Amino acid sequence: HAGPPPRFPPLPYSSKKTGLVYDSRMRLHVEPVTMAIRENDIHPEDPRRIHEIFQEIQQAGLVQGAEDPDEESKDEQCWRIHARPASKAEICLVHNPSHYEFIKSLQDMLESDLIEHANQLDSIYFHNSTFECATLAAGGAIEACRAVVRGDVRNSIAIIRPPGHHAESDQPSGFCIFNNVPIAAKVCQNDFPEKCRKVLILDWDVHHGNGIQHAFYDDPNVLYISLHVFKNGTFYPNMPDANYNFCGEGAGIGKNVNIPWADHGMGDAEYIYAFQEVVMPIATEFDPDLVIISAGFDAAEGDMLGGCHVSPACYAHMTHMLMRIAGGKIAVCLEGGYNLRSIARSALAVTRTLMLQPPDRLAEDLEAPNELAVETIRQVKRVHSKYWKSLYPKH
Ligand code: 6DK
Ligand code: ZN
Repeated sequence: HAGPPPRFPPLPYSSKKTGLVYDSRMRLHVEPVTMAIRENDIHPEDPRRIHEIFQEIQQAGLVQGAEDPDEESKDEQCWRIHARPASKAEICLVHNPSHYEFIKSLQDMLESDLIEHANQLDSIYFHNSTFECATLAAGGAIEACRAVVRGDVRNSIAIIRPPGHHAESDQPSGFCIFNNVPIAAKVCQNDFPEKCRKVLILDWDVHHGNGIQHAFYDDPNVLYISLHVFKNGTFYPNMPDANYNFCGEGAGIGKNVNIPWADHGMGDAEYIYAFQEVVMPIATEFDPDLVIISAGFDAAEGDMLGGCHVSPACYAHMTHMLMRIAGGKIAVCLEGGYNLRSIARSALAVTRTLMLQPPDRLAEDLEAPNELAVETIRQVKRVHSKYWKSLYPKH
């Protein structure tokens, strides 16, 4: 005799796992000591960032074979995805061959020349291992995304460095060498044209991802949405085109959505408001085949560069909302984030959400979004209601 029917139909992805990329070789890229006086002054883009995040997820018991590599994977653990170096052909989907060759040439450079080259550029450092780490970061992002598109895993997280979203086609900048997320998006579109035509890149790093915006500015198949602090060219990357009126061009018009906070200090109320009013309506209407999060955790509470107050629970809720589109196909790729405790707690909350654990509740006293944020959202809706039906003013 059959028992009662199940209360809910089974989830389509119930048996699949969350994939996780981490490779300690990405810790080798470090700032050469430039001045003897900089004793305790460690560069914020520090190799401990990825280790701290991995360790947090491992200590929560969520990593397969973390203690014993032969140990069988448990249902409630992530599936390890191996990082491999991205190829020249993959990297050159986004970058000029001359940029690739320059980064490769760092491998055999003298320290004095490494420092000299870095000084000529913007907020960047170089090391003999920079090429190895940067190709692994791009390859890690690629494999995290490919596993999701193929359906080998339900979703994935790539704990990678150096970050990518400021890197332009012909130059590194802002701690970034190769632009990991656009490379992964283009590789997936090339390798799986049927399964992966439209990609949403959602960038919640506190800085604008100028390199991502420029890589897809006229591309109708990649929607870039970025939330970032924008203070009239006085907050990195200091470019005017991070403003809300830069919407894409040509066939890509409307497919670039900037949500520029006019000041620091934004928190859960403002980010949830932006998601409800703009991000989720546009993302749902775009109906992507794959979502990639450019996941910097430098808008987190406690970050010394961002000055914002996003809680781990809020990162979990934003992830949860994005899991409702693209059939749940979502890959989370690390960008910035500099407070080691904040980034570890935030990344763990995101990972738990990817593994279908319910997000923690937001603070009971979630206040109304502040006036500056309401004004930013009003402007974004005004500009983008031309392109997105879901934003048309209701009559
Ligand atoms: N430089 C990023 O988080 C990178 O977006 C941010 C780059 C900021 C550069 C300006 C800056 C400092 C600050 C303190 C000490 C040294 C240099 F790309 C990402 F990593 F994601 O604040
Ligand atoms: Zn950042």
